[in-house]
Amino acid sequence: ASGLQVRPWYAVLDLTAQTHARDFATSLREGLSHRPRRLECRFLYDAVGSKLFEAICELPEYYLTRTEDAILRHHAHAMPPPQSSRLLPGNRETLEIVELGGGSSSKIQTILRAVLDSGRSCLYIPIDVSPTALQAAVADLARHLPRVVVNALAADYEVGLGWLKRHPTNHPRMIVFLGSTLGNFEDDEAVSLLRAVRAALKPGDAFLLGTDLAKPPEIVQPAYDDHQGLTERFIRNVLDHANRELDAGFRQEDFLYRVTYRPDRGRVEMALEARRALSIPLGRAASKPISNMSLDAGETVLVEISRKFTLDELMWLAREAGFIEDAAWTDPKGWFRVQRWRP
Ligand code: AVJ
Repeated sequence: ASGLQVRPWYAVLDLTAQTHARDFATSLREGLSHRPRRLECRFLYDAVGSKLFEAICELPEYYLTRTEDAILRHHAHAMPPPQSSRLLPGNRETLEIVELGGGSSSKIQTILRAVLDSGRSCLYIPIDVSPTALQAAVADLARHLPRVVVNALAADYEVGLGWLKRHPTNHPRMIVFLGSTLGNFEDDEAVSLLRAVRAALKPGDAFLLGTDLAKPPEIVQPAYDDHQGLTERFIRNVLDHANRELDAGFRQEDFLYRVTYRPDRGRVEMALEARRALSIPLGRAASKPISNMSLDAGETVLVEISRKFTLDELMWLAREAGFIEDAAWTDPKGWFRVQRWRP
């Protein structure tokens, strides 16, 4: 009615059918048979788990989100790679911002705003497995940053990055991976993810990575063992998720929450320990001869790891994946680091 020209400013491309990642049932069966027993932490994030994680981010003990936020607020303007000098006068450059795990919109909005403030147009490409999380992020951006065009990819990282690699553009691109989510991966998994990131970049492009750093246990431990017990509920929720989705027969009272910061290994390990000998019905995760999984009393199931990186480890990861660091920012206490790498 306003007479303004209306253009479609966003699209969600659903690639979830191509996701060859193992499904929850296979993952549960294989993880429980593995020694040490483990579950994949991506199954922590159903609707309940995602809400719990949001609440964790507000905890006084959970320094990560707030520290990274502060670094972004102070330095966002220096983070997007500078505009190319080959640009003809009067032409406006478009910078593509690709976010792995896009959906947590307040941090990325700081970056998107910095891109617009640099006089460039901005195309934002969030990659997330959850189409509903993407829809929410898109709605939020429409309200706060209507000038940003959004092309969302509903896919896991591997599929999403592969799609980007097969659809090259002339626009400069920066891939963004915040929140120290890289810390959930074992070394070999982290290196292959970083290589997939690099493969989706061309010379001149950039990768912005936020990572938690090694620090004294009296700061790290409480962040994963909070007074309210939210982290415990978050980790335990993986059992409820398996019960709900796969009709498995986990009982919360059979398990204890165990959290250990192992400075020697540079990681927090979050596990559930069997309080007695158990035979757990696997529900739809059962395979032909095996319908139950036995656990000895005292045995643990590793649910999540959270790496606390040293600079040497970060430099090693960059090198392994073929990146060169060209800028980095940290907070006054040196707790968290945001770094920009170049292919
Ligand atoms: C989302 C991976 C950054 O490891 O700190 C928070 C997840 N787990 N509390 C982290 C988490 C328990 C979180 N990351």
